[in-house]
Amino acid sequence: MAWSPEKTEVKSWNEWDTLRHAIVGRADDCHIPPEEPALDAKVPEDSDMRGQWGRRPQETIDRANELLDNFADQLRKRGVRVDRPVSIDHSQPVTTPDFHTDSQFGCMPPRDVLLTVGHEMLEATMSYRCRWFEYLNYRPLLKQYWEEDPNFRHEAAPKPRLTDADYHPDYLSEKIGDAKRLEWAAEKFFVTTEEEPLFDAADVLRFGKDLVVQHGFTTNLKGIEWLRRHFPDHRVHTVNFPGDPYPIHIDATFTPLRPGLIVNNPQRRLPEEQREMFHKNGWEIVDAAQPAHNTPPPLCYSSTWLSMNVLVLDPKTVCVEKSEVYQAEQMDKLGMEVVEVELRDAYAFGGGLHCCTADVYRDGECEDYFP
Ligand code: ABU
Repeated sequence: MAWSPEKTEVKSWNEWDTLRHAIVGRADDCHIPPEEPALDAKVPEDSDMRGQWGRRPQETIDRANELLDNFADQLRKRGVRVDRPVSIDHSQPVTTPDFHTDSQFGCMPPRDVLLTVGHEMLEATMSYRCRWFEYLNYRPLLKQYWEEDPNFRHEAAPKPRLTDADYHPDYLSEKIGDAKRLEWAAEKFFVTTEEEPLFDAADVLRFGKDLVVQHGFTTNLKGIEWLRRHFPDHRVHTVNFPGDPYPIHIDATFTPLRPGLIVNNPQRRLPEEQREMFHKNGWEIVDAAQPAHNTPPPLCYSSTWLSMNVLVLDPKTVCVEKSEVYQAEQMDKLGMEVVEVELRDAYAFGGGLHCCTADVYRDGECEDYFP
């Protein structure tokens, strides 16, 4: 049956079918969390964020919210239904029997927390202590979907304990250096251990019957095995990108645009032996264009490769950040209509256009693209 804006239905099997309903994050009350093992390992050694924590300056929150509100309106004007999370108080500390941290993170970006696979939305375990309660920002929406859509499955992965046993202490020195980090990434030695299943939703890409999951800082092998057992009708593939010294989240590294076409970060190429399933099935993997910026904006966790963190609206249309002119030019050459969206001043709150959204409904069914 065709999608109707009057009726809530959760369904999304891939990253590119026509988007009808999405969640867009908010910058409200976003905090730079205090030091903790997994977060520290991700903050680049030369970053202006080292040693800082506390509520982000109000003017930056207001500016990020202005951009996120505008993006939500742009999507609505194109016929997409957009919902927004309800912020909890992120200044509250988190204490469990296993750990304590003095503040939380925010309700940006939803893509890290919520994984939509078919009629299910799954809350990820997360691996940062400051993000342990982040799912609460989305609970009012998930409650609404559950009440309005009888086929919606609201699932939550087991909450991890996040004791010190979850983290390799080797990563906790400030000055490891990129050469060492790259060596460790190539050996698949990441900050998180195999103590218990850990994954962030943004490490997963959906290709119909196949889920492609990045093993890195935020997702461990037990997390991937947990996903495999949780989705028994899917094939779950583990991938690595050894060129990334800070490997979290696959969506600034490997970006499917439509069946048969993926853009790959040229500094984080998928190793040859992991390309087989794509090549055998006629998929093309092209290098992404260079970012337009040499550095991320101030107080930003992410790399300049948010340039390729695009949101595909349908197999011919893609939202690209307005200042990312090289990425937009490449999308145009690849036959995509480009929708420019201004978002760079919100990057610091957790990412780009893909990060700041989560799918609720896309057209299409679960296809097998790699038979
Ligand atoms: N959340 C995407 C960030 C990835 C990166 O920093 O490149």
